[in-house]
Formats: sequence, structure tokens, C-alpha cells
Amino acid sequence: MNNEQNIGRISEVRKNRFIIRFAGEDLPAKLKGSFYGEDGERFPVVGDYVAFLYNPEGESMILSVLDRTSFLQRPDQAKTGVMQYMVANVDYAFIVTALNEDYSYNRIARYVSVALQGGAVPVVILTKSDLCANAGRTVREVESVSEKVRVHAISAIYGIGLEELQEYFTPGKTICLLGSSGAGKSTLINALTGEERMKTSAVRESDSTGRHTTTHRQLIELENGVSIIDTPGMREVGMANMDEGIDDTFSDIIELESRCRFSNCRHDTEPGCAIKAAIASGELSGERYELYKNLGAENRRNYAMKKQISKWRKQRWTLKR
Ligand SMILES: Nc1nc2c(ncn2[C@@H]2O[C@H](COP(=O)(O)OP(=O)(O)OP(=O)(O)O)[C@@H](O)[C@H]2O)c(=O)[nH]1
Ligand SMILES: [Mg+2]
Repeated sequence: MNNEQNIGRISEVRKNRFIIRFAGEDLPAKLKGSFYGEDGERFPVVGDYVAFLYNPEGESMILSVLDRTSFLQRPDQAKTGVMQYMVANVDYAFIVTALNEDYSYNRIARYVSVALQGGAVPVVILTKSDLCANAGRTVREVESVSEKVRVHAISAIYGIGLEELQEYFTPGKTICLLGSSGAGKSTLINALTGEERMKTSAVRESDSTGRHTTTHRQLIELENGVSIIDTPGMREVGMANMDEGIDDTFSDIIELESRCRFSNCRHDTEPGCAIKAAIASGELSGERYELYKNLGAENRRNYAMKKQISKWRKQRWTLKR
């Protein structure tokens, strides 16, 4: 192994094996031992820039992860309270949803929250517009998720709307595609690059769900200097859970609400409002709170969850005293 440090970019992660993209080559690499005592978020993810020692004969050695400009994470579907670290240094998060049974307003809102919180610009791509009679209405609905969100309806198969996406393809940018299996993420990449870069496969006729064709996150570089990260769609079980509110994207906000002095606080002019205090101190971003509000915070599911959380809090509080 030579002792000279290089900087490369992680293009693939599989368990503890990493691939570094460096000078047009893909180098297999492993982590320096000292990583293993560290927090999970210090481990390299796809999109990370890393300092490494090049080994022409075998695995190179990753020494450290460079500071990230953005970092997307979401609650792990399988383990409560555990975060799943997805990708780093992404400029645009393409949230890909098909205009068929795949479409879910709440799921889009959650992805938008993941993107905003992680420091990437959320861009919702509604695919398969050829299968939908009124794409315009859905576009407007998604626009109501947040002012920060941009929305495009496209058909990768018929090449409709693709030119609108050119503005994101500027040299040096990194785009990551998120969305459920079968939404058309890989097909979109192929359409945009004009070649068969990614494997794709048909969704099940019966319920339009995908077959998990893409199995791991992967970064590809285009000739124009844009990097694209394709990701596998989430498991349907996980998705169902998410739609039932087990996903806790906003649980911190719900918990904060339970700390307001008045249980019916509207977070407006009431004294002792925990939400306003958290926004003022920077603990909570105003943007995320707006998003949560737009989600219809008062719907029954959240109400039930809120009551549950405030019950737990009261119990804990009583115990402490
Ligand atoms: N009608 C229509 N079908 C599309 C369009 N885009 C993708 N599809 C089809 O949808 C199916 C799934 O596409 P993929 O690109 O494999 O989906 P994916 O999001 O990459 O799925 P995973 O890799 O499993 O996460 C394929 O049969 C595509 O041909 C579109 O714009 N219109
Ligand atoms: Mg795919």
C-alpha cells in the first residue's frame, strides 16, 4: 500500500465493503479499524468523499470521511429509534412517485421532510404521466406540500416532460433518486442518459407494485459531470407501516407540542408554547414545522398519537417527581 493520501467518492456500499470512484476507476476498499468504535453516522455512505490509501494490488484503505454538505437519513423501518443513513453530498433529492396506485401525498411529504432536514432540495417527479388522465391536479396537490418543493410530471417511456429536468443537470451537481419499488427511478435515469445504465423490470400487473430490481445504492457519473445516485425502492411492508404513522418523521414535533403549557395550544400567541420556543432557539426548523402543519396535523391519526405521547410524558414526569 502506498502512503500517499487520495480523495475519492464512495459509489457503492455493501455491508463492510466499499467502492471508491477515483480517477474514472472503481476501487474496492475497506475501513480503517478505528471506524468501528465510532457512531453509525461517521461511517461512509454513498456520495461521501473520503481520504484513502490506494492499494493497486487489493483493497484500498479508507482513512476518514470528509465534511458533508448534505446528509439524508430516515427512521429505520425495522428498528424504532434507529436512523438509517442513506446518502451524502446530494444537491437535489428526486422524490419519484408513479401516477398510479403508488401515489401517496403523505409519503411524499415525509420524503420532502427527509430532504429538507438533510440539506437537499426536494424535487418531486411524478412518473408514468402517460397512465394518468389528470396529472395537473396531482401536481397542484403536491405543490401544496411545501413552498420549498418543485414538482414535475413526466413520462420516461414517451419522453414527456424530460426537458424540464435539464435545469438540475448542471456540471458538479449530485442528484439522488428516492421512491418506492416500481416507481420508475431506474427507467428515468436510462431515459435521461439515453442509454441502458440501470436494470429495470415490469411492475406486477395485479397491484402495480415493483419487484425490487435495484438492490443497492449506486452512484454513477455522467459525461457532463453530473452524478446520479439510484436507490432501491423501500419494502412494501415498511411502506405500509409508514402510512399508518409508525414512521416517526415528525415525532419530535408531536413531543414538543405535548410540552406546551396548554394542551389545546395553537402555537400562536399562547404563553408557554414549546413549539415557538424551540423554533426561536433553533432546536426546531420553522420549515419542518410548516411542513408538519401542512400535513394536516389535526387529522385523527396524529391526534391519537399525540394523546399517547402526552400520556407517556405525564407518566415519566410523575415518576421523576
Ligand atoms: N407507462 C410507463 N411505465 C413506466 C414509466 N417509467 C417506468 N415505467 C415502468 O415501470 C416499471 C418499473 O420501473 P423501474 O425503473 O424498474 O422502477 P424502480 O423505481 O427503479 O424500481 P426498484 O429498482 O425496484 O426500486 C418498468 O416496467 C418501467 O418500464 C413511464 O413513464 N410510463
Ligand atoms: Mg430501480
